[in-house]
Amino acid sequence: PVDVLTLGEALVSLRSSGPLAVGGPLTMHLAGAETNVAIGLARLGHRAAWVGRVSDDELGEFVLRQLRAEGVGADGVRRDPDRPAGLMFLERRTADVTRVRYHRAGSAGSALTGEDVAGPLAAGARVLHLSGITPALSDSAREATVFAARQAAAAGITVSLDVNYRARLWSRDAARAVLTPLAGYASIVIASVDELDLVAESGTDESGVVADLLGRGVQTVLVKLGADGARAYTRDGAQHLAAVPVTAVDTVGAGDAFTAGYLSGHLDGLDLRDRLRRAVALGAFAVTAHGDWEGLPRRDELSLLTGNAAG
Ligand code: KDG
Repeated sequence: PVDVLTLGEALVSLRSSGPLAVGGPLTMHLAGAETNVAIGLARLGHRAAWVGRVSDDELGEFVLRQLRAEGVGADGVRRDPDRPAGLMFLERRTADVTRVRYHRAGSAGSALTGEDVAGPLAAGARVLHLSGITPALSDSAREATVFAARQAAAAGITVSLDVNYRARLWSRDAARAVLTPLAGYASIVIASVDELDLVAESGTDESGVVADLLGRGVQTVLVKLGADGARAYTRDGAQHLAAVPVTAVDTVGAGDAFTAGYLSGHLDGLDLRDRLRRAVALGAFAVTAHGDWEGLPRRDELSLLTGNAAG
């Protein structure tokens, strides 16, 4: 079995360095919250696998090639002969403003089914990582996500859920109706402050939502605060850790890096403080480099930005 299994949609991201409306060169990258997490873990030497559907063409081949190059297991991936690759345009509109536009409706990745994930899940994993993006993609992708969470929880696999609310995919109400029960299967819930109300049965402020989640069996709630670091809550109390001060050039993917760092610390048996340290360290690596995951560290680079071996 692998250390971490994750599932979702991998996107082909086309990045511009200026306004899209005037054209100009685009560069092609692999994107997708869950593949970002898997790559972050694989770079640190963990066995990470991703399952999803890719298009049966050169774009699907590009996704698989990138995953292979990064050492992410992709044996369970299915090539869908009937559906196109999901695309994402990432427009650098100004030096400080990037805009995202998806072309993913009806994509191969969105056609994920419970059947696609059953095999990889049965092979086992220490952690199943899910994001709140996958259940927004289609009915079958939502069913696959819930199925995976339920199966994993029943098999004693640690379930991790990053809320990752995407307003372009569904409304807050639609997201809440799916993500709140989904969080009930999770041991680890990761959210930014403005996503907390999407996973709570009761409680609207941070402490109320955290109490709700811990009361429903979640072990650790992580609240991402961007440049202000993160807070972690367990039954033993709360901890805050500041972010690593760095020069940010591209914040996309920082949350996924944070998650990868936290899960890496979890797999290594670090205490909560050191898990958070590794999480904010990976977040710092992500924002100091262009691309969602390209700048993430190998294990021997963990101390590069902080001088701290945990990250
Ligand atoms: O977290 C980064 C992701 O948002 C990006 O890679 C694309 O997965 C993606 C999405 O659906 O927004």
